Amino acid sequence: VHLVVINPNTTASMTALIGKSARAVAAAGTTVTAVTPQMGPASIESHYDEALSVPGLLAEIARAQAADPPADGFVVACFGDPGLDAARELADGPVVGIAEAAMHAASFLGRGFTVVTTLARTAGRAWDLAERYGMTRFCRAVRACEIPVLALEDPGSDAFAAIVAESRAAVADDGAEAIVLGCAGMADLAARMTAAVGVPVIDGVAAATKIVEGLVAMGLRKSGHGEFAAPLPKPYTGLLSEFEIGKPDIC
Ligand code: 5HY
Repeated sequence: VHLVVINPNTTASMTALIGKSARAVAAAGTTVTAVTPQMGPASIESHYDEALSVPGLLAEIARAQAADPPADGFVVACFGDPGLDAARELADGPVVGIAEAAMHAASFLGRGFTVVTTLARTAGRAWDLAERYGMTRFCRAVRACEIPVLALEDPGSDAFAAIVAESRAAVADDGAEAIVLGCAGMADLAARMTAAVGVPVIDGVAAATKIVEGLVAMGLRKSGHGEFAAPLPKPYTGLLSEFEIGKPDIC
């Protein structure tokens, strides 16, 4: 099984962290390719960042889909699940976002979860995704540590302590029985945090990797019938002309 795990932002060190988290849980027969888009924002922490991350993400989906053989499945490794539906139109294999995966995994482990994320301005997006995924009955709160995404990489930042503090408050005050980490950049913290917080702490990169791997092992692919069928060919102008369906790399 070959999985392509795409970091929709363009910070290669985060892609490396994401790849390490995915490989840590992948089965022996699974190959994980972690990919950084060739264009897009260094981090995604606004609607503008998210919108501008989608072309680069889709180009990587198309590239892996056009490969011989095509990738078996895909992970969108950003907590906003950017471009998820469009990616599903381009891919034949399953495509799962880390927010979707982490929320579902948490719902199997406790009565409710709290999302602990980066900037408060991204909390609305987390709620929108919980609503979309039918997870509002499980989502107790979305707590922000007010840490910019790229500061998570800074060993001098007090990111770990802040995330643990918010997680402990979630258990004490929100009725959270599990914690969902709201950023792919937190992927390396999950194992350490479960001991520190006392409830399951879920890294969406690992959760999405195992869900996609499982779907592939079940012989299941994206449904090409209906909403996620391939896009209809038509002209795209300007910078987006390379995205015309049928052009090389754009399946
Ligand atoms: C992520 N941003 O997982 C999100 C987290 C966030 O660049 N990778 C990013 O703050 O929404």
